[in-house]
Amino acid sequence: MRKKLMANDAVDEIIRVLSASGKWLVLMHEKPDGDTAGCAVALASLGFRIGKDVTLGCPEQFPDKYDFMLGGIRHEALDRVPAGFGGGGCVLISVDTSNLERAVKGIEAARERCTVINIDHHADNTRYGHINWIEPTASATGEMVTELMAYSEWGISPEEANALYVAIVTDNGNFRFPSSSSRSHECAVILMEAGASPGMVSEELETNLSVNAIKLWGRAFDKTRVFSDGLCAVFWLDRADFYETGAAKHDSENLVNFLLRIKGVKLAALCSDTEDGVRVNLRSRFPMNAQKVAAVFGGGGHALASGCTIHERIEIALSLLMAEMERHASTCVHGSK
Ligand SMILES: [Mn+2]
Repeated sequence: MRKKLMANDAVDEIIRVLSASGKWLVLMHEKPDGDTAGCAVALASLGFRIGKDVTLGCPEQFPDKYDFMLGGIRHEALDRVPAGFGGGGCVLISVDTSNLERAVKGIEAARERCTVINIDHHADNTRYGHINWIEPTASATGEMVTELMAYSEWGISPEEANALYVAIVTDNGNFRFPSSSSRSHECAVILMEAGASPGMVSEELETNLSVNAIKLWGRAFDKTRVFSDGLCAVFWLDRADFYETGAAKHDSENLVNFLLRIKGVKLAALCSDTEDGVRVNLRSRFPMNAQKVAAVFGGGGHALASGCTIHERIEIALSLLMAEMERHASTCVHGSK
C-alpha cells in the first residue's frame, strides 16, 4: 500500500537517509507519552524489520502502560546519546520532541557525528535537526510517521500499526480533540488496513490503571478550585500525594483533562510539586489558549495543551499561575465581545 502524500521534500529526504543509514538511534522525549513512544517503537520496529542496527532510547523509564506495544523490541534508558554513536551512515531520529531540553542529552554534540532527523508536530519546534519535518496541523506525530511509512516502500507491519494507532489516539483524545481532522481518520484507515486493532488498543489503554493512580487522582480531585467566574480550574499534587499513595510520576499524565469536564471551564491546570520545580500541565478550550499561559513561564506546547515548570514553592507557583490564568481568561472574554 502506498499512500500519496502531498509534495514534501523533507519526507523524500528522510526516506533516502533512513534507507542509506545502517545504524539508527530512535529517541523519545522526556516523560514519554503515547505519541512519542508509539512513533519511536514503530520506527525502531521498521528499522529491525529492514535489517538496520537499531537502538531505541528513552530518556527515562519506559512507561509500563505502553509495554504492550513493544512486542519483542528492546529499549534502553538513555540519559544521553552514547559517546560511541556516530560515524558514517549513522542517523539519529527524534520524534515528537519540540526542543533539546525535552530530549535525551547530547544531541547537539551528536550533530557532528550523525544525521539528525527531527519529526514533530509542535508549532514551537526549534528545528534542531539537519532535516526538520514539522507539521503543526497534524493531531499527533503519529500521523506523520504513519504517512511516512505508508508512503515508503517498507509499509507498516501490524505491530507497527498498533503502535502508531496508540500514538494518534493518545494525542488527539480518541479523535475527539479539535486537533483531529479528516487526515487523522485517514491515518486510522491506513493503520487498520495494515492490521491495527483499535479494540485491543483501547482495551490496553483504558484498563491499565493501578489502585495507586486512582488514589492519587482522588487527592487532586479533592483540591479542585474553580475561579474566574467558573472559566478556570486548577488542582494540584504535593510530593506527599505521590509518596503516600505510592503512585508513579506518569500516573498524573492527562489527569488535567478531567477539569475541562466541569461545565463552563475553558482553561485548566494541574500543578505537580517535584524535585525539579512545580510541573504545570495546562489544557484549554477555544478561544482560550493554554500555550499563551505556559509561555509566560517559559513553557510551550500546543494552543490547547501545553506545559511549563515554575521554580517556586507550590503555594507561590499556584498563585502566580492562577493570576496568569485569570488574566488570560479576562483578555479572551473581553476580546471576544
Ligand atoms: Mn505529540
